Amino acid sequence: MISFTVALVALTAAIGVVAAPVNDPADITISKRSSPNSSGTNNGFFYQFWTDGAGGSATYTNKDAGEYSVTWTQISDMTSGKGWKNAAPRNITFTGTVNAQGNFYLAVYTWSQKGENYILENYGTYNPCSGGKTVGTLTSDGSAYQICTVDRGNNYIQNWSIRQQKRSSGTVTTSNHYNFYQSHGLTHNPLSDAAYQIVSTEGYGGSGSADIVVKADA
Ligand SMILES: *[C@@H]1O[C@H](CO)[C@@H](O)[C@H](O)[C@H]1NC(C)=O
Ligand SMILES: CC(=O)N[C@H]1CO[C@H](CO)[C@@H](O)[C@@H]1O
Ligand SMILES: CC(=O)N[C@H]1CO[C@H](CO)[C@@H](O)[C@@H]1O
Repeated sequence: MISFTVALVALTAAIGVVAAPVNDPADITISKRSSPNSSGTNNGFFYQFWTDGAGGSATYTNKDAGEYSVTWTQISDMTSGKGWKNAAPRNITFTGTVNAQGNFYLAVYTWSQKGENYILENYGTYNPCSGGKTVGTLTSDGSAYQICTVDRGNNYIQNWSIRQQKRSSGTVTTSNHYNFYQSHGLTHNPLSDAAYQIVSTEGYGGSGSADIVVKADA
């Protein structure tokens, strides 16, 4: 079992700044996740762990098969997760727990140079569609999802599906989302060039912990 830890608390203390949730969602840059601090293969799954290096501490641990755990304390921004290097229209089952103060995202996530996609299953205090453009509503896997796009600038667009019945365990029929995007004018298919597809835990501006087991039908 290998863990990765980043601790920036000492630096924060040295410059006399109280570790505070300084990170506004609008500050997230395009470079996010494009150069993960740690990524690779573990027990047949792709994994990814990244922080913006701007404060707080986080520890990510790869466990058996598709399981990982992560803890974060007064973090600026931290992303992590396990999944696959090749994105596909999988039915993805995740089982776990998230305990967090402040903001966090638990999502089926794809990243590409052209944009990122969150199928958001659970989240904290901030609904990212509140700063976005609503596309419509999809019903899938037992809940309505609010679909929106958020423009991060420089032609970098996020596509979001936000589950109304929040959960930390369940199955996501991802093709329902990808097909919905295609039929509602979101011209870019997340599967065409995604660098990876993971069940992502992201924390920012708060503290928390998560333990998630990922698997797929196909
Ligand atoms: C995924 O789920 C859908 C809907 O339940 C089902 O029709 C499809 O066969 C499943 N795909 C796989 C690969 O299991
Ligand atoms: C803790 C750490 O080194 N974080 C770095 C991870 O990579 C990003 C670039 O994507 C840097 O900005 C962080 O400082
Ligand atoms: C990740 C992703 O698919 N982003 C797309 C969201 O939708 C807009 C509008 O079609 C595209 O430009 C993005 O590339």
